[in-house]
Amino acid sequence: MRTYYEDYAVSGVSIWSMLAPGRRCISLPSSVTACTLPTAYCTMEPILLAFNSSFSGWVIADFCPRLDITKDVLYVGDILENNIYNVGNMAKHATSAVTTAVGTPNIALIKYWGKRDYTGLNTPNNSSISMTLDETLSTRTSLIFSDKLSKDTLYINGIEEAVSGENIPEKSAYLKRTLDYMRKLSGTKENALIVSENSFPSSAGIASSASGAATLVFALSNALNLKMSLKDMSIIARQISGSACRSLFGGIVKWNKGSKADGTDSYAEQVFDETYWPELIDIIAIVDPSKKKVSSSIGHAATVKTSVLYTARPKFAEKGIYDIEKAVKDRDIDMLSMTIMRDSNNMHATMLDTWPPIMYLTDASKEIIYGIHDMNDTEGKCIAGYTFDAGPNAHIITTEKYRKRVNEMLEHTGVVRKALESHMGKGPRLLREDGSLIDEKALKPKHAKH
Ligand code: 2P0
Repeated sequence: MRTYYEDYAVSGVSIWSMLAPGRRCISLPSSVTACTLPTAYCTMEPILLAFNSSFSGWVIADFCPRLDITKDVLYVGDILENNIYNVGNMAKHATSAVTTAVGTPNIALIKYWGKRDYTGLNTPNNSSISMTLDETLSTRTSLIFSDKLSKDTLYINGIEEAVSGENIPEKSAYLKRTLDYMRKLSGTKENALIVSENSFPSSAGIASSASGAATLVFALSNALNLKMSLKDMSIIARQISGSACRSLFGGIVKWNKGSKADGTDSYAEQVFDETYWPELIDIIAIVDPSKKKVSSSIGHAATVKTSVLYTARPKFAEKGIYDIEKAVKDRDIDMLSMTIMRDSNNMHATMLDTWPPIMYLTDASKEIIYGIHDMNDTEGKCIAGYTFDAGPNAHIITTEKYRKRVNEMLEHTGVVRKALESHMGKGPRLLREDGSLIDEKALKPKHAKH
């Protein structure tokens, strides 16, 4: 795979020669600045990139994280002679065939629990809504396609995971299915080396599969130059892990459950961007980082099959989404907190009502639940709310104003091993070459554990 800039810009050929057929060039008015550019014009479409004197390549790359600087070129304002320098400067950093993306988990405010399809579509019984986290917790994924690779290979946190053959985990099979599908769309037959690392414990109910699958699909789409919309990527990521579809977007994200049998109307979309409520925070109180005992996939099916209480859940969740959207719109922490706590409790009640029962909450989780209710009672309103995924670790949604108060309460419980804090994140983005996890010459991970 060659980069565009090597071919044209570094050699100093006029920027106009970059206007190859099929590439779109948009000219932006001079009122557009580096700050307004991303919201107005950040796009997955192939576009041509050049600069007027007020932009440097990296400024645009930083502000437009979804702009693939190795493929997409955007023309801003008048072309000056020194634009070639900027583009060439980027080319020095863009000669790698490795694509690296970073993405983040999301915390569901109204939860997804229960599928209507078990053939790997992961279409849910109810819509859900979440907050995408910032890079305090993140997954980094590098990948390369090459005819020198004899098979597809996947490393997660330094350890090789089988992606084909018999008895591979369901998630690995879904991942391989996604890889094959996207490879087919691109027309390449080359094998892939995929190296992924989480900055947080896997399978501990901190949405590592959501972060991993969303980042992978984002990286694959860019590596293969598929020019997909985030919505289409969300449909693909959903099929690796349902909740992953929400991590393709930043801010507050809704996953529409859809109704079609093929899942094409079950996708995620952004409801509020990450700048809408900058004071909103998620304090993640880790009480137990070990792997959960019942996987989400097994739990979804068991609850739908056996819980009597579950029949009331889809309707309850749909009302909850309406309330969350209103609470965020009004930046109302009282209403937001109460709504998320009730939804978390409702989901965990259906888990307990599953036969045999599923219990992700532990005594430590309950200490936090009691601590939050006591604190809210003392304040006379909800200043924070807890929500728990398929694990014992608490996500406490509050605002910066109450951070100190919440942290004091957490310390007082004596059960928290580690507390992390995240604002709303922007969704996945591409990283420059120096962020790669792959030794391109050796076609090996840089940090494999043996
Ligand atoms: C959620 N969880 O909405 C809910 C809340 C856990 C509790 O989505 O089988 O790993 O891969 O579609 O996405 C965890 O389930 O399940 C989950 P699969 P997933 O975030």
